[in-house]
Amino acid sequence: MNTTVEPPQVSLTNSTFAEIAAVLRAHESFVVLSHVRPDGDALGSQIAMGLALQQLGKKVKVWNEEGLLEKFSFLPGGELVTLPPNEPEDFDVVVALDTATRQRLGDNVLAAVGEAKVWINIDHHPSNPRYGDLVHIDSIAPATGQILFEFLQSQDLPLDEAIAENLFAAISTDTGSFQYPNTTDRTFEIAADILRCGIKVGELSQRLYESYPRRRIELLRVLLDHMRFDADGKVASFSLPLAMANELGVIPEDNEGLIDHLRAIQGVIIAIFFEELEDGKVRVSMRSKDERADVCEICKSFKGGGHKLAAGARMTGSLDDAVRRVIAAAVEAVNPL
Ligand SMILES: [Mn+2]
Repeated sequence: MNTTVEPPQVSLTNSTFAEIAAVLRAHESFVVLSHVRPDGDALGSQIAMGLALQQLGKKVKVWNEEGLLEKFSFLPGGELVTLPPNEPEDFDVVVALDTATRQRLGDNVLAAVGEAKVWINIDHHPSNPRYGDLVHIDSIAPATGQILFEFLQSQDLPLDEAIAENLFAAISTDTGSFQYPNTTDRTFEIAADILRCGIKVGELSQRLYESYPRRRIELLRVLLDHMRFDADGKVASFSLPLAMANELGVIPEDNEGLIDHLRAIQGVIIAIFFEELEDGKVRVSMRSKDERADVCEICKSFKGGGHKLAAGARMTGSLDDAVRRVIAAAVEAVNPL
């Protein structure tokens, strides 16, 4: 037994897996949603849920504001993921996965969801305000994919190799390949169960981690060239101006995870990546290696959120302004450490 793990902060108002399963079985039409700028946990969870509902004989749509990212297009069932339509559609049930706020489902997605009888919200972000009718937030789970595995398994819902592969992608990517501190004994047990479903971990990991387009590394080269350190090297950051992204021909999914190169530096406590977006906003991603430097708190002060060790925000104003304000907050957070 691991006695250092805190008891789950699953509040009493969480819907049980049995209650959620009953709602899934009792309805016919579903739309499965997740957050903008989807990561492996978002898309893997969406596809796994979509496949499970399909195997139950349900009518299922799986929408994402960005559709299926090129780098996750190998996931079995990936073709389920589409862009939202222009006209709103009605559903019995909306299932929102891995999405800390309703707004993060995306403007086009939200506009495309018409009437719905029930909203289900399954997530692991502690900052989730518990939107929806049936809510299950487990902030101890390192990935929404882990919650979904326990949900599907415990409720005798479909869980075949294709679903398992998507859940492995979700858990593996959100735990940094089982490295981050939220990775528990339970995570490894679930990973073992997933492997027993028949997935080939070597092949899958190669597609997840050793199949990057070359332009991603060309981007990394430029970013490292402009790397900046503050607070005696405890804060490391780099920025991607829109003009640079256009010049390099990179697409948004290329920069996912590049921040890990900053986090991996000895002495760095907070890593920050600033990305200038087309809409004039600045996307800020933050990582911390020390819970006392809570980047979720910092991001909340800029109307963002996330986890203590991984959080983000979207800021209005210029890139220079965002860099100045966020770095100042990060320096303040690491100075006492
Ligand atoms: Mn997640």
